[in-house]
Amino acid sequence: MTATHDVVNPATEQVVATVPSATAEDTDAAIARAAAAYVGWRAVPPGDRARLLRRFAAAVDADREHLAELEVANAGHTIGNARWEAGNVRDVLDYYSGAPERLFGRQIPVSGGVDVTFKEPLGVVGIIVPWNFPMPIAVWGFAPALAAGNTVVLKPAEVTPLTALRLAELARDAGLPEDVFLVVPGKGSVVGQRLVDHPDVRKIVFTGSTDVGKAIMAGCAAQVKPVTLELGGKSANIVFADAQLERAAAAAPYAVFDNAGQDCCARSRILVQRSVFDRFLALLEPAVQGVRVEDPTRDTAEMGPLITAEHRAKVASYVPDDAPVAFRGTAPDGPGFWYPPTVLAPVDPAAAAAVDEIFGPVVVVIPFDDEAEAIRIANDSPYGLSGSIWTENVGRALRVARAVETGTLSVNSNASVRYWTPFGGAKQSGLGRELGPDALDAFTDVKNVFIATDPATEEPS
Ligand code: TAP
Repeated sequence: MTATHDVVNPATEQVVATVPSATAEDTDAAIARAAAAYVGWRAVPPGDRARLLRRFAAAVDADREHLAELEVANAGHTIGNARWEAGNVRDVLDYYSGAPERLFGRQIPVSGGVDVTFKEPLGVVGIIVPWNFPMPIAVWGFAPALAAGNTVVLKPAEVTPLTALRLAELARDAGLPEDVFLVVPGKGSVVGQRLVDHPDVRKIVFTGSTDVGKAIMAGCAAQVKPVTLELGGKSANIVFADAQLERAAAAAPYAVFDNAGQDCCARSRILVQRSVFDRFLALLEPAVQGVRVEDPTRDTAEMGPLITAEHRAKVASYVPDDAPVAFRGTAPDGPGFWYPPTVLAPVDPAAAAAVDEIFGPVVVVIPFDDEAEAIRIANDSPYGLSGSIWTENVGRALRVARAVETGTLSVNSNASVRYWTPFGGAKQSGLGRELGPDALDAFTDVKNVFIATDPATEEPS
């Protein structure tokens, strides 16, 4: 009998679907189909490949509300966020549909002939996605991979497969050739591991925890398989005394409690200059209490539940009875994996809550004395994904932005992701960059071809 997985709505604890769990043999079969489809897909003329991706984007656009509703039911995302996520899939497909006709090589001067480079696709790309942002994280991998002429086997997280399965249907409806984009739901230890181990998978894109990412990197090393890793984070939101404190405090809750804190870019450490520490906390308290934690199907919802009961228990373990809770927001009672926004302050930078990625709605607030100390605390982490700097001093903004060891930073803003700019982590937050113009390099190899035009003057090899 085929194994299955019950998909549970985290806001109601009701089963909303039952999905087959693929075996290693099923995964091998999908890889074989994607490898066979690669031969035809890479040969599709660039203009036609672009047109198919634009049609895929249009199919997603037409299905946006349905995709959003699926994500609310499967992942507990607020309907507002889920609509943005479905729109992000459309936008990223549209953006990379411009790529097939612009995958330029170079012509390099040589003697005795002509030297040109080609950006060649790699083959079958395996994409392994976590449960926190099932749609955006999938498309950041599959859109540039497909645009560059690769075929894709995508493994969604076992607990959140519904939107990925729907996207595969939309790709087929849009006319993408059979087996070019396959979604294989199942366990990471089975399907994900097979993608890593199978020699016909030529590249892995993994988003998830740093521990699993390290194991995947080691697995890829056995075959010198290229890998893009988007891993954990413990990002700092640095507030200097000269900042517009009202703006910084009003924005801070959404920079960490969005998606119930289940966000790799969550600014889960707020560092505040000591001279304005008390004033900042006084401004932060009403902002946190104003976060609307409620039924995620409501248009007014700003935060939904956590993904599972196990994850809620892990988050709660960082707030024991004697934790320095400064203040909290609210959360509904009754069914659902709810947890209120929680602010811990003051917190020793060495405390577990200040060091570990909690991946839930818990933020620590830490005082600092000067710029050097702020940079030291911000960098005192194995992670380096994102972060924010709040100051009215442009020189300081740039100095600190250059000194903080992360991949993606914002000044007087908490924005992390724009699909047309690069995104990714430093240190143990990742390897490689997604999105923006550079992502295509992660899905192509540079091939150099020399064509002799004058054998008499050809250079010796
Ligand atoms: P993980 O437990 O690492 O799982 C991520 C994915 O890897 C899931 O699909 C999982 O499958 C699969 N997997 C597990 N073991 C595997 C193995 N041995 N071989 C291949 N695949 C395997 O992470 P998570 O708990 O889902 O997600 C939370 C983490 O993701 C956080 O640390 C967060 O920071 C990180 N994250 C990072 C980013 C970026 S962009 N840096 C974005 C989002 C999330 P299952 O379905 O069986 O679990």
